[in-house]
Amino acid sequence: MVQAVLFEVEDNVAVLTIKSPPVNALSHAVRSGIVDGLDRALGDDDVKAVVLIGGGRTFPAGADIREFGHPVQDPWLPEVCNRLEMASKPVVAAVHGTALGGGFEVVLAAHYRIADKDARFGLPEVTLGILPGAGGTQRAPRLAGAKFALDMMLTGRPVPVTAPGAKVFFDAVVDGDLRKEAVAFAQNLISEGKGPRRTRDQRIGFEDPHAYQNEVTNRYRMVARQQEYAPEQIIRCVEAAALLPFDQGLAFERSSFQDCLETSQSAALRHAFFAERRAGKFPELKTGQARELNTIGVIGAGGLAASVAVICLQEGWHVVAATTTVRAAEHAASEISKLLGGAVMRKHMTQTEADEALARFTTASDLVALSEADMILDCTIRPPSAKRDVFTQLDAIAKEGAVLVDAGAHSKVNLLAQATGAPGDVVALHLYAPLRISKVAEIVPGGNTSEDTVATVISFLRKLDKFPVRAKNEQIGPRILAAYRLAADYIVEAGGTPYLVDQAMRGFGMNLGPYQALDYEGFEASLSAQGSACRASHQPDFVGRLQAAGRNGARSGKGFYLYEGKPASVQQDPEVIELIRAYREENGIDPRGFSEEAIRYRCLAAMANEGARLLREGVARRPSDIDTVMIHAFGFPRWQGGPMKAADNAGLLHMKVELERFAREEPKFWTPDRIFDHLAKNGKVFDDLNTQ
Ligand code: 3H9
Repeated sequence: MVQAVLFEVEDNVAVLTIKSPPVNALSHAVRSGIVDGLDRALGDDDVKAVVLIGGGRTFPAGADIREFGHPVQDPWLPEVCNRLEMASKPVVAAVHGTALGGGFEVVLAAHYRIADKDARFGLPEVTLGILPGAGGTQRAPRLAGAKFALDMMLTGRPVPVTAPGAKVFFDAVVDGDLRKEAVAFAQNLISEGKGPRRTRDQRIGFEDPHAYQNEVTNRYRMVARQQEYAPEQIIRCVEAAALLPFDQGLAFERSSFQDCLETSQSAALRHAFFAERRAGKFPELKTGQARELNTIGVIGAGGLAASVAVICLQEGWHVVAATTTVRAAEHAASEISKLLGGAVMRKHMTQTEADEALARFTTASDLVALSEADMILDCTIRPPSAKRDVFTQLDAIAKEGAVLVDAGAHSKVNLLAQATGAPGDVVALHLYAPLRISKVAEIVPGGNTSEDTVATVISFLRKLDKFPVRAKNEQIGPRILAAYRLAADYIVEAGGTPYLVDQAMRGFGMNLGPYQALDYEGFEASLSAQGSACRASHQPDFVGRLQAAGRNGARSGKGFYLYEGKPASVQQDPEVIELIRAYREENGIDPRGFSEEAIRYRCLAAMANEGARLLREGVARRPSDIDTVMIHAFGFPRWQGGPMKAADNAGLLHMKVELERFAREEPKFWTPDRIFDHLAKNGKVFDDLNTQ
């Protein structure tokens, strides 16, 4: 059996190298290996100091998340950290890659710490609905104070070791052979007679108790309205660190960790973590080779084209933006330079970086300018026949091996592929706005798309920090969104108010309710994009009434809400209620009431049912892919795990029965997909379909 921790002695220094690829997660084997290595080092009179280092690409990136939810196998991580800290010989942690979560807690428990200059560290447990449970909430504030420690724990963001506040954690940041430097550092400790320096005994972070408590109080205030459970528990632990003796603080942390771990929020967030990684496992990656990308071509003068050009420039690629008229080319150039200017203003890039980006950018009023591009993204929305013409032109212009991507919605990728002599190079891609923030994109390969083309698009997306999700023939996101909106419309048509629907869905954790979102998108844009994505025999038409009354969304000053004053204050409007009341009256609808819970249930059931249809039609590969899209494209709360995970939690048999009940009102839309029956009958849930 391969050892998870390698033990070697080098000039009186025991070097414990963790070897558990890919990220050296602190599994049972790794934890046992560390403890065994430590015991061996402590029992060997020739060993005077210990170095703990990660093999491969990183120091441990955390506890092994796959072990959560199973019985704990000793030694548990808090125990490992305590053993390291209480060791009688100095222990040096040598950090490279990403020391995260439990990995960073091991670092904090070591007596001395050195890091490679490119290393990053952090406590991202909050993103999994838990808190640092191996002493992190007690040790980090002892060294860094409440502000830095809480920043790390509440944002979960990794921090570069060279960042201003990071010095308190590291004795040295090195550029070169980390292992050699760490052994030399340990030998120095030996020759200077330095013994263990235990973090539990440090109080630098508590030097200003007033500032510490103020920070804690502020953070309580900041999370007071959040629905997530873990953030408040983190603050409680950090508060306890300053109030309780160390061991009691650890006990407090341990019980809070256990509370968090048992929540459905944590289960959902862990599901989301693995869903994001599973989504990227495309069969094409087994043999497909990503092609090199230096120059990206972008077609179009609209918002999508400009955003694509800018994020590509920000990644360092050369970008050629091509349109078909001089005016459009000028417009595209001006939009792109405006976006770069905005990025500088918002400090997403420096002025120098923006200038360099502009130097890599060219614009043209003829597609011929795309002849040197390695990948060309057509970001226009036009009828299929016009798109076909563009792809025929590109076939003549593009260099051999260039990947041709249709990035405009509603494409027919096979039709476009047929228009070229290299159908293997053609693929469709669905990007979500706002492009800088949304972390997901759907890849729709055609029947002939080559493995290399898929691999190239995946590597392109990974560089842009987006999770790739595979879809077949059409996109996943718009279908689920349309089902959600239609369910909401049925509720409003039957008697609910849009304001109550929005409130209910915000209560579910959505950033915006469906009608607020519709207001911000604008009725025209959103209704034309929605089309008839969902199967239903009847579409409520009260939005049409609102439009007829001069309401078109936030930009027009009024939609479902009123946007008055500067900055606009958003208000509910009795006129909307009246317009909807009149609509119901004309259609002979006798209004009835809905509770917020009933609203949430219907909206969720509609999304899950549409998801089931997408699975059966083969559009989506797995339920968890649908969850990833909805979380990152439409603000579905991550801590609910996505609509398919939330449906599992709500109970599929119950949901099927409820869908059948709703189907009496609108059978085509609500009738539960056969998958519900199949899963419920076999005692299974959607999660059982989440195969690799
Ligand atoms: C914790 O530490 C709790 C403690 O406080 C207390 C305990 C008592 N466990 O993301 P990638 C897998 S909570 C198990 O594609 P990258 C991942 O699933 C933990 N597996 O690579 C994937 O597997 P596969 C706190 C893990 O280079 C493979 O590794 N730590 C873990 O894009 C590659 O991952 C975190 O939350 C894990 N901890 O990014 C950090 N981490 O190949 C979580 C990764 O089968 N990890 N895997 O699909 C990350 O943020 C990223 O993985 C990392 C690398 C930045 C490290």
